Amino acid sequence: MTCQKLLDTYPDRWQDATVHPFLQQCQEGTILAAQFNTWLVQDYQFVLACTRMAACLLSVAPTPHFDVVLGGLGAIKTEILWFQANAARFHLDLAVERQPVCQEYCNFMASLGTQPYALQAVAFWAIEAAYNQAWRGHSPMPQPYTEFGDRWGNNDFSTYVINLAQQADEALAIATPDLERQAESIFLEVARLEREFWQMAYAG
Ligand code: HMH
Repeated sequence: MTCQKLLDTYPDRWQDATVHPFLQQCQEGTILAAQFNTWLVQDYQFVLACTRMAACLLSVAPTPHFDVVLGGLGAIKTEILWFQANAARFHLDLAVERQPVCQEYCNFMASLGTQPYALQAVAFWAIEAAYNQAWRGHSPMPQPYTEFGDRWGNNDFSTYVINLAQQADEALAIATPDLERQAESIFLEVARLEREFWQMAYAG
């Protein structure tokens, strides 16, 4: 099993995870502030939990994989500050309660911390790949959303996602059939949670 095989096996699930009216309406400039702002404050909460997940991933990664994961953590550091700056720009309070879908996604990420490296690596790749695909597929975004599209859709982020896939593939190459099956269901869980996260934002 490889990351590409997962994408090839479940194109519809991946499509649902990465194509959504929320993104289409951002691109058309018709998204409502209540919808966009919901996404922004909830995604900030997501990113905080994702940071902890990346830290767990680093703690079980083989040393040759440190470079890519540390690069990811560095990018997350910038991303957290960027969310804070954008919240200020849109006059949003970031200290909000997590909506149920966001909470579910955060719990899912936290639960991965005790799982074998291969599963954490596949999950982290799928999470980053989903945003890369979603924002890239709806590029370019008009103002004031341009920088949101660029953040996850840019070429460096695409390269980072390819590197994450390579590392996850290496871990999968030595995985047992049972672990492969678990990796598959984790991939599907990420796809489902991504779709529901867009839906949550869209509902405002
Ligand atoms: C919901 N998925 C979600 N938010 C993000 N910021 C990413 C993936 C990428 O880190």
